[in-house]
Amino acid sequence: MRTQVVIIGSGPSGLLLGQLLTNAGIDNVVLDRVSQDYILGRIRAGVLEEGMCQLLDQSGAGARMHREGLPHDGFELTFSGRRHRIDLHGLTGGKRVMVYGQTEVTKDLMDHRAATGGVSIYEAENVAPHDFDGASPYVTYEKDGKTHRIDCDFIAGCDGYHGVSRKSVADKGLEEFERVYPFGWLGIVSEVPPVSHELIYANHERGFALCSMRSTTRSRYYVQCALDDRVDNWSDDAFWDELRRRLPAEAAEKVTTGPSIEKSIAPLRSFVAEPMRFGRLFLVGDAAHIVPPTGAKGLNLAASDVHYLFEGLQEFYGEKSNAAIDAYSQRALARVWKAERFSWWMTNTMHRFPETGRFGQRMQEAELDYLSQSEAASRSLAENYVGLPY
Ligand code: FAS
Ligand code: PHB
Repeated sequence: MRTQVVIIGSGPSGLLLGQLLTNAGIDNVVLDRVSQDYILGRIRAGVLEEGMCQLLDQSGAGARMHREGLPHDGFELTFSGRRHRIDLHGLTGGKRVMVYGQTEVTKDLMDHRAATGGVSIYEAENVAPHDFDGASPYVTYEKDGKTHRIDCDFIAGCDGYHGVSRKSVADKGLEEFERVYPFGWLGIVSEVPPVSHELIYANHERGFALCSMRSTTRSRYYVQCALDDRVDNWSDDAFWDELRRRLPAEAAEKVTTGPSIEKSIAPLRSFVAEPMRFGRLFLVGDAAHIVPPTGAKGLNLAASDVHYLFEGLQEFYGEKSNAAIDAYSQRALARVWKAERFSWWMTNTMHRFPETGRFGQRMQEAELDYLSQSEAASRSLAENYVGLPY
């Protein structure tokens, strides 16, 4: 088989890139090692920046997001028993975020790809990129007991943190930067109405908590937990009790509890791999960087990577110029590092670390108190949360 771009990974970055390329008449094939159902069974991000929403519209798969997504103009911070609303809309000259689950984004992109004739190969084993140092790269994979080869012009490594793409360049000058946090997030999904119409990020001496949602009838909650904690240590009742302990009383009283339909623990890390381009192979999304989900940036950084890479490939095939693909890594990393900083700052401000102690708790509360009273500080938080410009 031959195509112009092979995309390794059928998560949001692979599917979004694939659809933009298809719409531009650039031939591409998406490969994934698991099934579509497996991908759609993963519960992940919930907050989309306007840039992500615009790319979803540009791809042609944005209709259901506008029908079912929840536009949010602000969110609340709780600390020292207080609630403070960050007015995203007012502080950023009218910007907002969209609450719409990554699972739905992925489903919309999968459905649109199928409807527009995109070629996707699932349960492809041992996918491997080859000869991307030259002008004739190719990808091999195994399926139905046979080894297959796809010759191409470019390979987009959209295969996430555990994928093969970054591993394939480990000895080609890759530089990694990482911080692993000494705690995780225990998250649940429950078919109960959310405690508030907006998200609540809670700083508490017992640990961080987050009240989010997937719709007006389906809630997504998280509590910070120990790194070695286990899901089966937490009954639903134990989760609800701990969540309520970490919220101000008036919010805690309004929490509607119910059975969990999903319960999992996610580790938290900050991670960046540089550069994001190796000849004809590009690293995109989680394949190149990870952020702690505190700032809701992971999925949204994948979107800006896709935007930069799509611009580069469109220019290469349209104007026969390499300029934009040559600039991909530097442009993407400039935005990645600013989102890494914001996510690191928000994680340090909202979570209980082993070394936080009583003084550290007071420092966090003082920072949040300053934020609540300073328009300048709130505006800085707001412009990072809605997403810095591409
Ligand atoms: P993905 O990891 O989504 O997709 C990669 C795809 O590549 C997968 O389908 C995988 O099967 C495939 N793949 C991997 N190796 C392969 C190989 N060798 N061959 C072929 N295919 C291969 N972000 C937020 O903003 N908010 C959150 O709350 C949040 N929660 C998260 C919870 C968890 C547990 C995780 C892991 C991530 C979370 N994220 C969150 C971040 C997440 O949303 C990512 O940013 C987003 O999935 C990035 O999308 P992709 O880059 O497409 O990578
Ligand atoms: C979610 O709804 O899963 C979510 C929302 C905001 C975050 C992290 C996760 O910062």
